[in-house]
Amino acid sequence: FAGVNLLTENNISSKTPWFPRHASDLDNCNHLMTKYEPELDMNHPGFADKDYRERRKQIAEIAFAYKYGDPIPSIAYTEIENGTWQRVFNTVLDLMPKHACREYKAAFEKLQAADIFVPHRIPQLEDVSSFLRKHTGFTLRPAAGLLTARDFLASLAFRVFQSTQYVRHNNSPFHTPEPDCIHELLGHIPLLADPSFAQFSQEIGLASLGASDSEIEKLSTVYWFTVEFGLCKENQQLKAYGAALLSSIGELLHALSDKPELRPFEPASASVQPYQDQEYQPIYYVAETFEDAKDKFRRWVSTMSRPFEVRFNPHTERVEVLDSV
Ligand code: TIH
Ligand code: FE2
Repeated sequence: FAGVNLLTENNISSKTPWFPRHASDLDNCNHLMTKYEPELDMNHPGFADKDYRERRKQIAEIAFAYKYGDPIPSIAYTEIENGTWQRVFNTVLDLMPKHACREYKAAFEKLQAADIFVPHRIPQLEDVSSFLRKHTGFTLRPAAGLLTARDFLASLAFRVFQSTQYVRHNNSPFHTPEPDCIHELLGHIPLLADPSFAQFSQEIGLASLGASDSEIEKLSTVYWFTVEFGLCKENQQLKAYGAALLSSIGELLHALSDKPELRPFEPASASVQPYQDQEYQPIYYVAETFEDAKDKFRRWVSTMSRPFEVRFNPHTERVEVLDSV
């Protein structure tokens, strides 16, 4: 490893944006985007429901108080909340065999076998976090809502997934404009339990550390069109691997209908494609295979310029910064 020097804090250019160096620094990576708060958005399904907004606040308090190393407090979900989960869960069970990619289905079965995915109750984040830790080393942190892309991506570098804990409004079980725990659980968790996908997710996170605003924007746009809304082929058939498709039956069926435009997945063009974040997507990107999506994304990420390299030390949970010249 000749020619590679460990840089101290001060050797990084002052232009480099701050980034977390240790998993505990994620206590500072909880900045929220406020655009879909039920309080502020008249179109939000919870806008007119005072009790719903109160409940959201209560659950958000847990995330604001959370510190690195704490167990994630459990939530006594109400009958209505468990009922919403049950409706979505059963529909996913119905549609998954035909429409979800292989890796998703395999991990889903493990979550069922571990008694974490059951129809009648919402899984607790702490139980899901221990499950993930055993399979891929990923863990969860509670998040109060939609985070800034920079904070969200940074946590992935530490194999930490920031997860919301509140439940979508019971009036709109099959699609919501913002993440909620049903989306995190049914959309993201299965693939985070897949070793190859977990590795890939961490690489995206590492690429985001200290990146410029415009690079963060591109990374999060590719993330949007793959991890959230990605389609792939499996034996010539169209399958979903994107979390926001697998947690939203409404959008899954839309994506597989003849309404949207389907394009072959190409990170360079997907990274600058404006996207829709209120309604169903008008455009989806289709990868040749799930593996191909990860490969292409990876290769594109490695073309991003940054004057230093980073590597994660799992023993210390620390990101080490390396001079790359
Ligand atoms: N639309 C998703 C759902 O209904 O499950 C939630 C979202 C994920 C990402 C953006 S919106
Ligand atoms: Fe998501």
